[in-house]
Amino acid sequence: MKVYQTDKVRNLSLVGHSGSGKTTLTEAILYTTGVTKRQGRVEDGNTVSDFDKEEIARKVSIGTSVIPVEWNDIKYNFLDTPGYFDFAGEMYGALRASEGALLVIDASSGVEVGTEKAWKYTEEKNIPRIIVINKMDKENVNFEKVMDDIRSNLGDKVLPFTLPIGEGASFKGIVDVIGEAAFEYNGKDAKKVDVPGDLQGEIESIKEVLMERVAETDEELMEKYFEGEEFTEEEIRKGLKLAVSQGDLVPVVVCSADKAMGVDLLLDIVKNYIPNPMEAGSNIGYKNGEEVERKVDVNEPFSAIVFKTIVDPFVGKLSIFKVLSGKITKDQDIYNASKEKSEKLGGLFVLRGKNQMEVSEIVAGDIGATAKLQITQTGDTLCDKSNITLYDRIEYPKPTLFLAVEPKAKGDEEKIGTALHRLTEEDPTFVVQRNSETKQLLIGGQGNMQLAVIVDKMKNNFGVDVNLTTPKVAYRETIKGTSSVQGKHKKQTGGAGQYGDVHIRFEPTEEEFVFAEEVFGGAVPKNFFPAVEKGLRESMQEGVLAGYPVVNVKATLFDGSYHPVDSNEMAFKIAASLAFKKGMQEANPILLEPIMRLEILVPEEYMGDVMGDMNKRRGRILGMEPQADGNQLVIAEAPQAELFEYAIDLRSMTQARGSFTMEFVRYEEVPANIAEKIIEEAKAEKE
Ligand SMILES: Nc1nc2c(ncn2[C@@H]2O[C@H](COP(=O)(O)OP(=O)(O)O)[C@@H](O)[C@H]2O)c(=O)[nH]1
Ligand SMILES: [Mg+2]
Repeated sequence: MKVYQTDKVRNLSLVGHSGSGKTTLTEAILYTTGVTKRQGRVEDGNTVSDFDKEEIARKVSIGTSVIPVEWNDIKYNFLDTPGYFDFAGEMYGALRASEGALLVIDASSGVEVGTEKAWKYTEEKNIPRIIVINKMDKENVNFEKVMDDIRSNLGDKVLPFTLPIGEGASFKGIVDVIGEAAFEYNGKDAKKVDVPGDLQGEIESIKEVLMERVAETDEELMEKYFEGEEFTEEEIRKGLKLAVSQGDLVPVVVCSADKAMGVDLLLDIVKNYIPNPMEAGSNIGYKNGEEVERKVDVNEPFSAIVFKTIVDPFVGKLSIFKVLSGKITKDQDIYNASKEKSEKLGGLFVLRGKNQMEVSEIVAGDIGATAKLQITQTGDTLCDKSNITLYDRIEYPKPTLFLAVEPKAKGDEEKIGTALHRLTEEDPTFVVQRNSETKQLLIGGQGNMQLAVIVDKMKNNFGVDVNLTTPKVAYRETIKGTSSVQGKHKKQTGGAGQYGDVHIRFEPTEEEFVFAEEVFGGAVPKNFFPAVEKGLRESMQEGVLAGYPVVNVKATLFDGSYHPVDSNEMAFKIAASLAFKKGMQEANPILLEPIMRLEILVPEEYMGDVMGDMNKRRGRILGMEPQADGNQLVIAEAPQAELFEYAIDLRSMTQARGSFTMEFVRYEEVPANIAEKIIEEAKAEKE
């Protein structure tokens, strides 16, 4: 592929609800621009974009893929993102590398949750958008109805730039509103036809509104507008482009990706109204802690951000980056400013799906890839060592669903570790944690599907088979009462004898553990105090109720006895542990469970369900705060044991419109009836 200069590049992410037709649209674009001779189909597993084994198996996109095409002297980098919520992080990364977004809507379903989420995110990041109403060929599609749905859900920034001629089975052409031209399609081939009379009125009323929008972009144009003067074509194009670039106007275009109808018009509208990387403005980075502005210009020092990493068992690690300033050539030395280390390029190429096309250089604003970087991860900044630039990292959603991983076959622990490490490199929204208390290896992500894909990749790409189970709760034990007991260890049956005798009082305390002594008259020699404390501390690892660590106990050694020969540290350690077991039993021992604080963000209409559900989880609502965007923030506390599936349950309760964060706040007593069950389970597990 030839090298394109910055102003000839357009970078766009395809975003929207899963199944709206994003991947099919990339196939239609590849076919329309002549890259492919025929369109692949998601159902047949032969699309350029969904090339990963797991994607083909599940018939959904899982990872972002880059689809570069050339059309009318413009290079378009389309980033096909997954719509499924578990893979939202992929959209965040892709949008960081884009100057615009194509928000794809299925005409037969209208605005869906995935549409709302993508709209909200692009609005927050002020990313220029074009709405693509896809599947116009589908039965029962009604363009007016979809437009009303879009206006009522997404607001009145949206305006049709193209109108359909016919709908469903009779969808045969498209009208270009601004150009006031109509085209009938035979597959991807368009033939110019007369504008249907019945659409004239609509075209005029849309153009009137568009002229207002043009006028609003510039005072001079506003004046010209009020004087009733016509705008020139150039003024219209410039005004509309400005309005789209500022996010004040969102063009709506219609198409059928399946039939490749309307793709040519879409590409032209992108070319005319989506800013090129230079027009989209410079990037602010840091150099030695100082802010530095980097223009998207080939003459600036080189800098790039890595927005996607692919870990392929055969090709190895691929790092996909967007050049934000300067340019990169294949034998250039690069520096990873995030890790503060130099890296060596492993070739320089443009990726199209899984295909690598060698290139000599990638200039500012364009997207490229390289292989086998050692330390570089998604979100890192690459730059020129002599002119350092560091950009803020891409913010990814935090994991909300955790499951424990166990090898199916004994001895696979190490293989699991390696595989998981590789997979965290590929997916920044996926984490691996080792819980030192429950001794479990946990994986965390956004949802079930993501973790299921991870398990399949471990098996298919790394040859290790695992089970996922609900994590164990790190319970604790403590005492509510006090006790005063004796622990005596006496073994004097020939050979080295052992004698240790302690009297210890146990009582609750705020601190983790307190050891005190009130021994009088040397009943227990001072030099054995550390052994007694050590014996107690070791015993606290395993409580008497269910074997969980004991906390908040004060132990006071106040009496005892010793034998001049047979007493030693070991004997007193054992005596202390005997006293501990008895002391705990007699001081009304209880189980403690971790309590989590949740902040749950939901649209008003789901509040009742969310609060009712929280009560069923032994939770309590601490407060509710209305949010600027109309959502409600519910603050609650609930036992961790009741929350392992919360990510999944909240998604189904709120149709994936709810989100939450969760953090540990404290330990609290487990209700007796539940404690009983936990104790029984622990006993059963021990036997
Ligand atoms: N009738 C019709 N079906 C389509 C069209 N575009 C996509 N589809 C179908 O919609 C389903 C989801 O498409 P896909 O491209 O995977 O959606 P994505 O999840 O947004 O990438 C597939 O079964 C496609 O064949 C279209 O224009 N018309
Ligand atoms: Mg897809």
